[in-house]
Amino acid sequence: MENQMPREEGIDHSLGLLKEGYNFILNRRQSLQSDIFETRILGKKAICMIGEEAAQIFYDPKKFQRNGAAPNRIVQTLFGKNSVQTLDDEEHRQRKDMLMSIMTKDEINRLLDITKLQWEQSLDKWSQMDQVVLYEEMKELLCKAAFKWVGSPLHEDDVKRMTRDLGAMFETPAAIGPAHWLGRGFRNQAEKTIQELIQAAREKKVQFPQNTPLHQFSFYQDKDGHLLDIETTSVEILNLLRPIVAIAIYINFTVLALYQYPEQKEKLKTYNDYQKMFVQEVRRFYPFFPFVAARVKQDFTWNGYQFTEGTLTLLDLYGTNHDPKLWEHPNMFYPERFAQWQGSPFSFIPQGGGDYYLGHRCAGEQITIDIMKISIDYLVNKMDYDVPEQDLSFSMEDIPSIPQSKIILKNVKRKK
Ligand code: HEM
Ligand code: MYR
Repeated sequence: MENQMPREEGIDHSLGLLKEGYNFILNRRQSLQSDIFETRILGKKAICMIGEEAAQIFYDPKKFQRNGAAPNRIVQTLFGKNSVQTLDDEEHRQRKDMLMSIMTKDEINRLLDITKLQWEQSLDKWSQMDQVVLYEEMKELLCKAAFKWVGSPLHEDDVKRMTRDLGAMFETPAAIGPAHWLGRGFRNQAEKTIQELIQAAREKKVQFPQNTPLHQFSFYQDKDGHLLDIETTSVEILNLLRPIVAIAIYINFTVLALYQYPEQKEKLKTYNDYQKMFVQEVRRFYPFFPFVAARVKQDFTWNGYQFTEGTLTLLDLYGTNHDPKLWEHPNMFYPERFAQWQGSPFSFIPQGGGDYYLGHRCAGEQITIDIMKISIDYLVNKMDYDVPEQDLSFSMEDIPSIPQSKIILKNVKRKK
């Protein structure tokens, strides 16, 4: 039995997607009264879906592929050409193995120690400043930590430029006009910088420490013993550097949550296992990565709906994390809800769903959680600060969404 999928009329809704941002899919779910519907994006038929069951089929590699799915503007800014995000099957598995090979306990701990050290230095610096624009400062802090971790600590003169380049890669994918084009330029520049490092390593002009991602990726061999080309290797190093800087957005939302729900601060000080639930709730509640895109790999029918080979399909991550079928009072900030959460890989998907090795789930989810925890420890237990009057609102239309004021802090002091 085939059913007609609920459909939005009109020739094209790509502009609506850029304008309505995080609410594009949710708005249509509301008006069409369906968790799955058809619309038109980039001049062609596209499917949008929300929810746990939808996520389960979206992450079935027999049903969906990534090759040819990401719009060019995303590849030119966020992902990079030929990146792991655009691969399928064996090619994806091999590339993902390379990325996951450095996500060991030791390497993650090394990054966390580096990040703590950066926090210490930043706290000293901020204590001397009249006011701190947290978003900008966090990006710099994380950029320095990320470069140290991959094996090539930044010279002080390069910090601002690299922070700008890496920031632009996640700030401009959905921007319209010059901001987007600047973002493309900044990616090209950053790729060149990283390519030079890889080239120098391969020519033995520099030696990065054995365990670091720069060394590991520069000399990583596929199953036929071939090295990855320098361009693609630099894209994958940037797939580590860029998202570490992007954690600044979650840390901004963390500070916002601490400010708007002051009782949370006390709970974080008092209860041992509260930190994990709080981090999960920040990642569930606030908008960040809006949706992921794939194409139907081969024709199939699901719940009576026909999926035709090649159709662009978007899975709403934000919408799934706010699905009332999965989350009671989804628009309430309530970390305790995670005490009951069963841990399904498809219901809570701020960084994608499914399996880390076999699918496209975020390679850096653990790193993100751990860096957020370290940062919460600093924000709650190691420092005092004031939040002066400012515009703390954030827009559901901007992708990514960042509080308007970028969070201004005053009187930053170490706790005695
Ligand atoms: C993939 C979100 C941090 C590395 C993804 C995906 C999402 C995501 C939604 C796509 C999942 C899919 O395609 O199905 C985030 C968010 C982060 C974050 C919101 C917070 C800042 C990180 C970090 C790293 C990282 C810290 C590495 C250090 C990657 C990589 C992929 C990925 C390599 C591609 C995986 C693949 O295609 O197989 N991330 N991520 N991410 N992320 Fe993250
Ligand atoms: C990362 O840098 O990988 C982590 C965070 C990036 C968030 C970027 C938000 C813009 C995404 C645009 C939509 C992509 C859909 C295919």
